[in-house]
Amino acid sequence: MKLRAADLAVLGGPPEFPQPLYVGRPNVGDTTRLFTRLEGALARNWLTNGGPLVREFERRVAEAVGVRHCVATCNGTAALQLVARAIGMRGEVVVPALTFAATPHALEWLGLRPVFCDVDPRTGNADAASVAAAITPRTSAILAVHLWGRPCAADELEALADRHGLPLVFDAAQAFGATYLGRPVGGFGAAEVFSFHATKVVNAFEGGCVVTDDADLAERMRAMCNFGMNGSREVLGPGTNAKMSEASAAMGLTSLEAYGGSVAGNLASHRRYTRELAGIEGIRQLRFDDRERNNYHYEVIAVDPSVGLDRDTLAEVLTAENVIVQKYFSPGCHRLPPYRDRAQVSLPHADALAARVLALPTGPSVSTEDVRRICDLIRFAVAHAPTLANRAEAYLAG
Ligand code: T4K
Repeated sequence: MKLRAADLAVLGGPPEFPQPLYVGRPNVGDTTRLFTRLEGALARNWLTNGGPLVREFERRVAEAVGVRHCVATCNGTAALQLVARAIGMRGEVVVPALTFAATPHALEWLGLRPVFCDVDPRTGNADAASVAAAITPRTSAILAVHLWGRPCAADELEALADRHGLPLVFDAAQAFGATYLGRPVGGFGAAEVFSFHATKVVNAFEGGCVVTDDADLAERMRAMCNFGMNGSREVLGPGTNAKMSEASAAMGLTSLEAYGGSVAGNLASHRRYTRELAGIEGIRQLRFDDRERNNYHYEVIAVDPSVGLDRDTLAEVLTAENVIVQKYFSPGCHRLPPYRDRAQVSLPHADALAARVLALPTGPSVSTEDVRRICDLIRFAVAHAPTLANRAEAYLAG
């Protein structure tokens, strides 16, 4: 327990935690089941190219999110590119500025032009008004994001996309298992994309997928994912290699089985964060809508610098204590190369949030007692803001 400011690790004291705590450590599940699956794949001598584990994983994911088709891929970025090509995106695509770099990069890499829209200052998600403001005659599609696993206003975006005759795709990389208006994320728009990266609530080592109810789109993606070849090995058009391997599917299936336990742990952490953070001046916790199902995987706060402590200083303080926080997502993507060199309207809400947000440790290896101690550190840092601010000034002065 810290008694004086000098006890903070950033000021020379010992770190609060001997081992680092992270945002989203892998949700592995039952390793015996994982090894059995891996042994099965090795015994079959069938390691990739739509093997039985990949097909089972696709079935399970489609069932879990209530869609007809799931095309598994080697990662979420490849899944974004697959759906962008298959749906015929060209020219400009509207994307929210506050997201992981993968969202616009996936488009840019294909020669498309991400056009950034601002976000709702309370949720960080793109709403219909911010998307509408970014639509031009060159817009070919909208790629919205369920940021931090909190679903965006998908119904309003669907209505907007319909009015403009534009395909709407959701980057749901962070939102597996969530619902919006009681409907599972995965079934909105023309298609949705999940990531199963090691740090996600369901992990496949590396992995991703596109889910859709559109059979033609699914068939095109299935071919494009495998060098453009259909099931009879005829090349139908250009394709890539975005296939998921059997090893990844083995992990994905095992992690999926552990999903309930993982979310229960995240929810316990979330409740403790809610209780402990309440009343800390200048710290706003980003809410989940508790009427919906959520994965509670990203615990995000916004730090109001008017309390004398800015987000970057708090991040430095916590990191020194072995609380490995993440500035998800800072800066906004419109400020990243190459996008920052392009003419861009001002995006004040995205900028304001990007300067303030911080993701705190969650996941299977974080206990509620860890959460209490993390919040004590945050409270302590806020209480000692002037000392920490002076330290930063002294450091900058050399
Ligand atoms: N769209 C959105 C909205 C996304 O958030 C993402 C990915 C994508 C698209 C693209 O999906 P993928 O192509 O990745 O499938 C991490 C993840 O690498 C990335 O998947 C994720 N979003 C992003 C939000 O976070 P980094 O570079 O910030 O962190 P990373 O991977 O170095 O590690 C983060 C944390 O996890 C640390 O806290 C350390 C810990 N860790 C990491 C790994 C890899 C572990 O404990 N074990 C591990 O195996 O990107």
